[in-house]
Amino acid sequence: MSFADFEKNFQDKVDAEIKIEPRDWMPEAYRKTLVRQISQHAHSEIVGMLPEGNWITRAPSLRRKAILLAKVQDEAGHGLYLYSAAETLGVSREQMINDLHSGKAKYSSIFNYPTLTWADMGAIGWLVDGAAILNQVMLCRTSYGPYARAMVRICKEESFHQRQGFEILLTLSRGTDAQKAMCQDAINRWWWPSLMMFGPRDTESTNSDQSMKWKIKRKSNDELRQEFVDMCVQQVKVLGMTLPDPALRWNEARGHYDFGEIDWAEFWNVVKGNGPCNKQRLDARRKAWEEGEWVRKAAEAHANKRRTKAA
Ligand code: BYC
Repeated sequence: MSFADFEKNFQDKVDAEIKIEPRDWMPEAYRKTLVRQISQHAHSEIVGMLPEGNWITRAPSLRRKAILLAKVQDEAGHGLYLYSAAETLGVSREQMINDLHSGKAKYSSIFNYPTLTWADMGAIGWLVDGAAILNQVMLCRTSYGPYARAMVRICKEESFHQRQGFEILLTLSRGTDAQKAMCQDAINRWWWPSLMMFGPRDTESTNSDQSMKWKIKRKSNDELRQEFVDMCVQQVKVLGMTLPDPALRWNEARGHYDFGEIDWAEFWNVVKGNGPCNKQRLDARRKAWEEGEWVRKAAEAHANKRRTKAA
């Protein structure tokens, strides 16, 4: 078979909704884009533990602490499934981690913002996990088998995360004036960064066209962002709060809400490493990696010992 035949077979399989598996032939560019996206996704889960981990000891009750702890542990698990999915494409975990620590690999812009109050735990759950779910439900149908399967479990857990966030905000929204103000302030600060999670506008999205052809992505950045806005406009009414966008209004002709312009200069600034917490997040990850070296070594020694005994 010629190279063109292999390519055609591959695309036919994708078009017929047959999952691509690790041992199947795939174009090198498909493999590369998956490694890029899955490893960025894994890094986002791991870096995403930091802003919330910061609040575990400060959560207002034992029940809230236990729930937040479970959520952050889920995120560690998501990171691990995703690193494993990326490893099936021939990249090592060490390489991926090195790329994160050197600043070569990206992770979601959203985790470079600070968590200032308890209400931020609610806003992250409602908005950040809410945005993540929309994106990830689509990824359950992505063309690469190991990625799609990892997403099924992740989505189930994310929907618990989203509800716990909404419930925190609902409680605050029914509380004292100070609690209501804290709730509104968190929504105001997290709204725009959450919209940025979906990535640049379709016209600026360099990877979208090819990723849609390969069915890695099933919906475009703008489509998902619009779904998110339409959903949140309804949900914020239940909280009795507002979204910080004076341009938000129903557009009868489009059947969607219009919304204001995202600050794209801010988005790119954060993506390029200059957001409010980029340095702090990467420093924390590098420190955790260095301090965990003895654990990795001990686990490896233990595994080797067991292997020798079994042989
Ligand atoms: N932040 O061509 P585009 C979570 C980059 S964590 C940073 O549209 P693509 C959670 C993009 O990488 C959930 N960078 O890209 C955890 C590309 O640069 P490169 C995280 C961004 O890949 C803890 C360039 O901009 N979810 O749920 O087609 C607590 C051009 O963009 C961002 C995922 O990772 C951004 N926001 O589409 C709570 C989902 N946006 O790589 C919650 C998986 C874009 O060419 N990823 N860039 O150098 C995806 O679905 C896609 O990668 C994206 C971007 C939609 C994010």
